[in-house]
Amino acid sequence: MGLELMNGPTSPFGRTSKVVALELGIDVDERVIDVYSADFLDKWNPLRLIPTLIVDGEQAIYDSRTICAYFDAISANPTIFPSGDWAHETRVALAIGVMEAGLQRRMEIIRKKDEPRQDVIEKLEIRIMRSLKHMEGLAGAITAGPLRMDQIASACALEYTDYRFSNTWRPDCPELAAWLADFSQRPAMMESRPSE
Ligand SMILES: N[C@@H](CCC(=O)N[C@@H](CS)C(=O)NCC(=O)O)C(=O)O
Repeated sequence: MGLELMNGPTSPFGRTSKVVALELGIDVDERVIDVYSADFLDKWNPLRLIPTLIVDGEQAIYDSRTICAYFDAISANPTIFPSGDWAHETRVALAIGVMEAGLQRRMEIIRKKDEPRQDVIEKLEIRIMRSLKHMEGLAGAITAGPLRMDQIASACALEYTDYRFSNTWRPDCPELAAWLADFSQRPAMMESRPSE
């Protein structure tokens, strides 16, 4: 089976998909593209977003959550999506929401035509910090047990926050900070770390 992962150099969603592939031992051919000029991507994903997975040159799978679920489904390893665990799914949603807010903030800061809107940036920063404090309250659930999707998504969200925004969340989130120091040493996290 040929799996081609259209990815970007710094996408937190792409990174999450890549970490899941690495952790589950899925053999993926990663192609780092410039999504903003990737006309060819439209026929696979009309949203023209990365990550997009192309299976056997025939079928496109997106978005990142679907790609992760697909990798889990074809993996011989134990599942990282505990069945029927809606608290777990919600922790994944929280982590993805932090990535989305971080990405929106970044897009606002680099917007070309106009000056960045400070009120928009501030709202997103407040959302990120509020969400990370909430995540700290869930740290016991996140950090316990075997490797799961909430752990991978949370680690990618925290590192994306460090990378694009700030590492000042640590004093408010000591449990997460201590856990991340360890989790971030996993080979899959190290191999996928953005280096722009
Ligand atoms: N919900 C999507 C979000 C993907 C996404 O926003 N990707 C960004 C890169 S981080 C992108 O492709 N942006 C291109 C654009 O906005 O034109 C997912 O989880 O895969």
